[in-house]
Amino acid sequence: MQKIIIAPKKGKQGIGAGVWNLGAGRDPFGGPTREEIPVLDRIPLLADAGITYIEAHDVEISARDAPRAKELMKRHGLKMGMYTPSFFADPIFKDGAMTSNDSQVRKHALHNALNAVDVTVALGAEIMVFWNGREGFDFVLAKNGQDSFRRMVEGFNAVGHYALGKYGRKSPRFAIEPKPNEPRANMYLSNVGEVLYLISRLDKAVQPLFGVNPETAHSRMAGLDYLWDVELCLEAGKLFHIHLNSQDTTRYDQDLPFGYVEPLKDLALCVALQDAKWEGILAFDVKAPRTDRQEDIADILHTSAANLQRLWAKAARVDRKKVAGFRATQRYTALAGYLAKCLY
Ligand code: 3MF
Ligand code: MG
Repeated sequence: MQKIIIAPKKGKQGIGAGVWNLGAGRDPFGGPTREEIPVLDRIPLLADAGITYIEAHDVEISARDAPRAKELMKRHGLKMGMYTPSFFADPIFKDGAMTSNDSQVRKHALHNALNAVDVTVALGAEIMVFWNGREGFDFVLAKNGQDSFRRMVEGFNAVGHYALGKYGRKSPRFAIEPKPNEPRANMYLSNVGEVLYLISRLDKAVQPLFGVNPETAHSRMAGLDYLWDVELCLEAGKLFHIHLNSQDTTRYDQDLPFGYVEPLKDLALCVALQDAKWEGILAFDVKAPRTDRQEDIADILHTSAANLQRLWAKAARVDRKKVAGFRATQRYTALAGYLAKCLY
């Protein structure tokens, strides 16, 4: 299939998706419903779905797999868009990685993170994401919150100094991904504001290397407005990456197809990204649902991409002068009506 291109768009016009998007259909209540596709075999599937930039965790593509992954990406016309250390899958991180109360675990996490920096560079990705999924607590007083925060500052500083020392101006940039809950009841770095605050506390030398990877579902799980979260990142100059999907109100993380639940808000998001001339990769973090058959596993990518293309094109046709007029006269209900007209 042809590459899906989002045009006209500043900077990168190809779409991104994670190898984990094409999983075997597990959920917390049941095992796989499809045969597990070996990770490297998902590379041609992503290419077939029109993807340009792939993303992977260290537990999916390890340093040892990197040369083979590169070969496959080259053969299928793909690039590595983002790489990320998994701080959540291994039981050793059951109580956190950078914030674990066990100093040996914190050391192990740092070791994995530094290794991931090298693999990010080896695979040619410009962005490394940190979703510190087990950082947080289920029981109050289980951790000292102030110590936990300082441990994250220490951890990210160490990663930044390592990358700067080894790669200088060629260092990858780091995008921290907030999430309010799941798997922990309460997660540190639960929203964009917390991540920006953490970045403000990092050493000045490494601060420019750190930004945010806001994800649609993660904001909406907390009942927050995703567009405002993205705008806040843009205002701070910290929108380093983006994870697009959708979420059916405030509940467990669903990773539904982009554009599905709140298309009007997603249209507005496209308007804001266009107006900001954002140059990064538009990447999907979606999850092929448990009910989809093996042969239909890429439906979630096709649906997300088609929705994004449609919404991006409609957003380009939104009359900015009209929007400015509605703002100036404070006719917000009329603005909502105009957006709906652009959408439908
Ligand atoms: C969890 C997520 C993660 C992160 C990924 C790296 C499995 O809710 O969204 O996806 O995006 O670990 O960025
Ligand atoms: Mg994500």
